[in-house]
Amino acid sequence: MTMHEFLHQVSAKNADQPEFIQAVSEVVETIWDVYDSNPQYRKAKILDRIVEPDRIIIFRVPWTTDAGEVMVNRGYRVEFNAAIGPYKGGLRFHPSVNLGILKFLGFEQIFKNSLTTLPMGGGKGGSDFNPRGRSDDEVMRFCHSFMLELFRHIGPDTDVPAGDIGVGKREIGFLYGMYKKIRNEATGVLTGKGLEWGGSLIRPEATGFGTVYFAEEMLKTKGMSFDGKTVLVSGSGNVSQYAIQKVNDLGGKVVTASDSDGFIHDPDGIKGEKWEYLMELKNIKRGRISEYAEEFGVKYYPGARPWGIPADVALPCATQNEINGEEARTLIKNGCICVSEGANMPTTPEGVELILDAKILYGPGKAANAGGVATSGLEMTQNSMRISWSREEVDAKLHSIMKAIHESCVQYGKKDNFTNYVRGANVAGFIKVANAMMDQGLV
Ligand code: NDP
Ligand code: 2IT
Repeated sequence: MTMHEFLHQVSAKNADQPEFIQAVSEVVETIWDVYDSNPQYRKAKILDRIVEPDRIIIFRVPWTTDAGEVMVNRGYRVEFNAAIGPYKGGLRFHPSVNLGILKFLGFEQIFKNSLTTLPMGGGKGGSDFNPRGRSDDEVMRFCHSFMLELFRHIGPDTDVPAGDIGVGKREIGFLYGMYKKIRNEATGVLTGKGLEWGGSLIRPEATGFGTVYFAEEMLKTKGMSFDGKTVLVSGSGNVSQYAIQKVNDLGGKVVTASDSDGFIHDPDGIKGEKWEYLMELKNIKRGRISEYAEEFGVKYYPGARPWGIPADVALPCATQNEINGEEARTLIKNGCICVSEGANMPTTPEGVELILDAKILYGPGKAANAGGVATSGLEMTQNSMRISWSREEVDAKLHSIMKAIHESCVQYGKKDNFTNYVRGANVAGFIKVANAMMDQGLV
């Protein structure tokens, strides 16, 4: 079977899942030569097996609003691949969630987790529940109902969920509370827990910090650093917040942040008190990014994304397909030298192609945002050992993992003085999982 025949088969089988097809195509197109030149992989049909999840659980999530109205959402857990460890990956609560999106995220997670150097398989889950505008009590009832079904499918050695869009410390708390109530077990079954109840220092910061550490490694290969660089960030949630903080620490200036309604442009940089304001606005008040513009008298662009503002570095940290071909072209034209993806698959295939053709530094999500799940892995280790490492210890481990991921990408992606990090990440991630699958036979 040729690569095109294989991808055609995947597309035909999953015709209603464009994001999943997109994620599979990107991986398969970059690893096909490795696959093709290994007859044992072909004989064992590793690729046919790796695109089919181990299992998918879909369930009803009934809950009541504060006004007493009965609501029904759909819950999912995609247990994709456990060749190298228990299923591991976040839960996303967002109205756009559907099976195709969770399968794309679960598929990416297999290779990302493989890159982290830690023993974690790939999974993802979530619901089409929209937390926006819901009270804490409503969110609690939803999370409790979600866990009333999910609990029977997960466990610290089986499947360990965490946060993603719409799921942060508050939601993990409610989910963990119900899990413990049902099982009567305090274990590391979820990560991203609060520090007082089993969480790890640096886990909240890890994805954003890691994305910046990865960009820093890429910049270093060109003899550059963040010092004095102008940086675009999209989103204003967990990943964005700590990406902004780390860029500030390294001497760069972040001039944008966004949410699903628009973006703000602050030419003086989102730093100091302004960063504190953003943290409070998004995590406590749960307000909109437009309020930042009102508070500090900067420009707000409703219904737009930040990629038209000239800058040296772009850190997409909101959601999938948020940099299209035209936006990639604009970034390059405006002199952008580095894109490091905090979000999962934020660049469309056309955008990726343009960025790679321009030969600028480009860290794909499964490498650049792997610091989050890597630190989740460190949280699992601490839970199993019943100890807590210091902030400095966890940060140092995160930093060295991001450097190791960068090295793997260079090892497998460098050719003629140019590193294609997409190829590097996919090949490095794939080989480990494929070899583990070979060792374990046809299961
Ligand atoms: P949050 O829910 O904390 O923040 C998400 C941010 O992105 C918000 O600003 C949100 O705006 C915006 N956003 C969400 N959906 C859309 C959309 N459809 N269009 C435009 N903006 C949108 O999530 P995280 O920061 O945790 O996640 C951000 C990205 O990072 C996701 O792609 C996630 O998969 C990825 N990621 C997260 C990790 C983690 O540890 N949390 C680890 C690795 C990757 P609004 O408030 O308007 O919804
Ligand atoms: O996309 C991701 O890697 C995450 N949302 C984090 C997953 C995790 O298990 O920490």
